[in-house]
Amino acid sequence: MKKLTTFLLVLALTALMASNAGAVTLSIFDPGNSPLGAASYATVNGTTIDIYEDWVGYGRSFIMFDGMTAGVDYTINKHITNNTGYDWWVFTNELLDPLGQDEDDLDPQPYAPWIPAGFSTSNDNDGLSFAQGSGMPRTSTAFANLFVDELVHVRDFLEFSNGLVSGAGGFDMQTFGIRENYDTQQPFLLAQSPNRPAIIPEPGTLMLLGLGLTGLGILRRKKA
Ligand SMILES: [Ca+2]
Ligand SMILES: [Ca+2]
Ligand SMILES: [Ca+2]
Repeated sequence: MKKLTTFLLVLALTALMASNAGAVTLSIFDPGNSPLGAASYATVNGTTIDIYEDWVGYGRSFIMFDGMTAGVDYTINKHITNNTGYDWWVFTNELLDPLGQDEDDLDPQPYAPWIPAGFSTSNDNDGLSFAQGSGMPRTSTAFANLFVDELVHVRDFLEFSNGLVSGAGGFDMQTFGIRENYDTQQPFLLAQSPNRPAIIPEPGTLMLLGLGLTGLGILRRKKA
């Protein structure tokens, strides 16, 4: 009987600690330079986080996570709308932990120039991952293929490909898990990057450019 009481007490304390863990907060990192528009927002319901992303510009976006309960597998549902004006056929997700942790000496150096100051790549000992080993589903409604790179110290990386999200309001829903085993790894960033727009010059433009350069050469020779 005493054992049961102790067990119940531990259960109650665990519940209390969980409720006192504080709210999970998400925010757009460096919003002035983010391709995510002001219409983007997130909702948190227990361990399920829904992120509504309105992409209106080029480049990477970063979402800052804070206040997640250590050791808990969170389900992330990203409702993504592509209003950038160019089509996507690849979309990558990578986790970036705060710079200055003991484990950072396992990160390959130097860091890529796109990693924001104060953050670093997430190695395999830092406790931050896409809920590695949990078996949580990793899915996309627009992309058929998923490349995962997470069992190394280089990075925690998910790349969706083999699909198309139209730049004229196309939609993709991506689902995966995130777990943070130690409070010291917060706040952390989720870096997101679709492919760049394909800039293929028209053959006519190239021909005109060639003609122009040739003309310039003739002019120069005449002047000399
Ligand atoms: Ca690191
Ligand atoms: Ca990992
Ligand atoms: Ca990691």
